[in-house]
Amino acid sequence: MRRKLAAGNWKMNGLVDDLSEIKALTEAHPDPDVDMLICAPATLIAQMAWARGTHALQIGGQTCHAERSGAHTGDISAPMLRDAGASHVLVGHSERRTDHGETDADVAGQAAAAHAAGLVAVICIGETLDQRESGHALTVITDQLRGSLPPGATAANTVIAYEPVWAIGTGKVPTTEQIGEVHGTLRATLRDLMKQAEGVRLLYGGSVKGSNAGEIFAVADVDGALVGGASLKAADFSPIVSAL
Ligand code: G2H
Repeated sequence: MRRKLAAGNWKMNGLVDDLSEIKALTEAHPDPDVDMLICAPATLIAQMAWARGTHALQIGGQTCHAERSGAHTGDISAPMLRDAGASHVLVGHSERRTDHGETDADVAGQAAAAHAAGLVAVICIGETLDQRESGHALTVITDQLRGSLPPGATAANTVIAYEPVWAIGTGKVPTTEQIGEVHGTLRATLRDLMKQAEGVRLLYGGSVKGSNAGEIFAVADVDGALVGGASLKAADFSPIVSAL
């Protein structure tokens, strides 16, 4: 049985004052029967870990370098995230792939570094609108999964997030049939790639809100969500947690 996961991605948002949202979120769900994760800007991870107190809220980074340390100005390593209080890290988010030219091979290296540091890697994949409209969505996401999953991936150290690029921050959401088709394909591909495929959690991401979470979570092989804009305020994220 896969435990459900409600994951927030604050992206490049959040100052110390916004930690009040963490307090509100943990108070709204004092003893959740699902996992809750907030992937925070690196500047807030340590203070967020303090703000959660004894709550089981998990905290993640939003990317990491493939190396443990070294001359990489401005980058952050997986051991640094762990040291700050993170247990998870997003890798390969489409905004990283687009803004920083990250390839599947880069993402696999980052995920391997996360695993080596004891972090859960949340590997993000998804097709563009052109790829969807030209009928290549399933090929694209299958290739991304194969290229981004490092050796050593297990059900415990890896989560896959399917985020169609055209649904991110746009308010557009695939149909439940489209989500089900992709998640079913991802599960089948994982069976080819690893022994623990049935235990790997598959998240859907892209314009998830309280109003659409219920129907998305009812789709087979959807084990939770990766939520951007609607994770910034506890009042918006809380209904998504409750819908799981
Ligand atoms: C996709 C998602 C979070 P949003 O990037 O990873 O963002 O929910 O704002 O579409």
